[in-house]
Amino acid sequence: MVRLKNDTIAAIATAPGIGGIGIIRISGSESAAVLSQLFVPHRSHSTLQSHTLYYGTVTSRQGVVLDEVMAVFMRAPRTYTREDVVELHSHGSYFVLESILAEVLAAGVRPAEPGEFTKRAFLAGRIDLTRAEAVIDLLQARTSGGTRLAVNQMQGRLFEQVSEIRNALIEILAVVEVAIDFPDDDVEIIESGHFLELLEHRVETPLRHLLDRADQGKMLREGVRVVIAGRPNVGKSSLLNGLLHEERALVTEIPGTTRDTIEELISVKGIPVHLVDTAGIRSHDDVVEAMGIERARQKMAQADLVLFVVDVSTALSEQDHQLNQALADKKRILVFNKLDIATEDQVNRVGKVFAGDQQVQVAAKSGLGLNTLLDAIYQAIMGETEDQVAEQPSCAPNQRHTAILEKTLLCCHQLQETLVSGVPADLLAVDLQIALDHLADIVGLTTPDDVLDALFSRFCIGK
Ligand SMILES: Nc1nc2c(ncn2[C@@H]2O[C@H](COP(=O)(O)OP(=O)(O)OP(=O)(O)O)[C@@H](O)[C@H]2O)c(=O)[nH]1
Ligand SMILES: [Mg+2]
Repeated sequence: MVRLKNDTIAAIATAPGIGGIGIIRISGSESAAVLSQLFVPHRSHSTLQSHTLYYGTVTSRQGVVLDEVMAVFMRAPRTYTREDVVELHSHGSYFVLESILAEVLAAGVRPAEPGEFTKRAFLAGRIDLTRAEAVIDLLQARTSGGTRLAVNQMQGRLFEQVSEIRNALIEILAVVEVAIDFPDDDVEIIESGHFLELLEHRVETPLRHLLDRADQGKMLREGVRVVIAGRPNVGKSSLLNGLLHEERALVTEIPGTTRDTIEELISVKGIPVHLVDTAGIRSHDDVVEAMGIERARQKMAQADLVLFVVDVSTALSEQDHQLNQALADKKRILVFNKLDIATEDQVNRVGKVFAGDQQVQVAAKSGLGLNTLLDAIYQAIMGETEDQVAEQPSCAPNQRHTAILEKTLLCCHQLQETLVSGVPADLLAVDLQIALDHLADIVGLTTPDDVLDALFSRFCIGK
């Protein structure tokens, strides 16, 4: 399969907008020639050293100075793409960057497609597919947890774990192939039970460990939806504001203040949480409020976790009880609000009604108890406390990896059955090869072009 294109590509690598510095990146065999056409170093040099920054100007074909820049030429293969690479560090003005890029393109260079630099790094074998995916994850990460996961993956954590499983399968396959070549020893080698043990310890268990972390990976990459629900006036918007540390939603003593849903992203100990404030649930004739309540119900249905807020300073109402029923099947935390004006007796009484639920007492208005609530949210989402999670390796498969790992696990089970029933070695070899092919797909050795194209198109231009 011919995948490498050797033409030279260029793009603005920095984000659009005004910045101190903007970077134009060029990759391919013509990089050095393009640099010498455009760049005039401050001091004259016979040749520019590789991996060295030079100060100078970029000049247009008409001899107009476009900007003062720092330029670097990086000779292959010690570069991001393993091709010759040039970077021009200009001032971060959109017009400067556009005008420099126009000159670069006029020199016969093609505009890079989204993710094309990283795709070249992958195709040249500098990084495997899991590392390339980690680059997208890193650019898109919005919290410390997502960032840590992406950096670990970029450094090869997932690749290493998948490679260890592959190596175990390769070892088994090697012995099975010997058995095929020397059929007389077949029975003795294959029935030794050694394979079953190898399969369990070095294939099945590590596969399960990886799959166990798929949900956590999804949460860290995509975030979770936490919906604040409750009857009117219990302090839902006050809770949103308290968790955001910002007066985002209107708060009044009038029931029915919030009419539409309000959504904000917060980081709960590194996990991206889409926090949704909703209209207080009650039956109401007001058309707008009724629409808001309908939306609130939809959001509750989609929630990964509901913060069910009740006002403990007043007796529970019929609306609270109805909502309790409606949210019975949801993963939820009972938030007892307005603790500052509630008596102990009131709190105990409400506490008994929700005896089976996790309860957190807060005063949203003053911020009392909100840290405890954050701990409870974290634990409800992750199924573990922060300390327990920190002890585990931060490596988790994404959706694509998970689908492939599941197929591999299935294959592993078939292999185990095959071994137990003692089938011929050549059939074992076929199953082992299928498992190996699956894992090769994770790291990108056998990944079809259309999957690769779809994957790299998620990148931004210039990466
Ligand atoms: N004393 C006290 N009052 C609170 C607390 N939290 C909210 N309140 C008050 O309760 C009233 C309602 O608060 P909101 O945050 O608007 O309540 P809500 O649940 O969003 O109300 P709707 O949007 O109408 O459904 C306001 O007057 C708040 O100041 C609290 O912890 N203690
Ligand atoms: Mg509100």
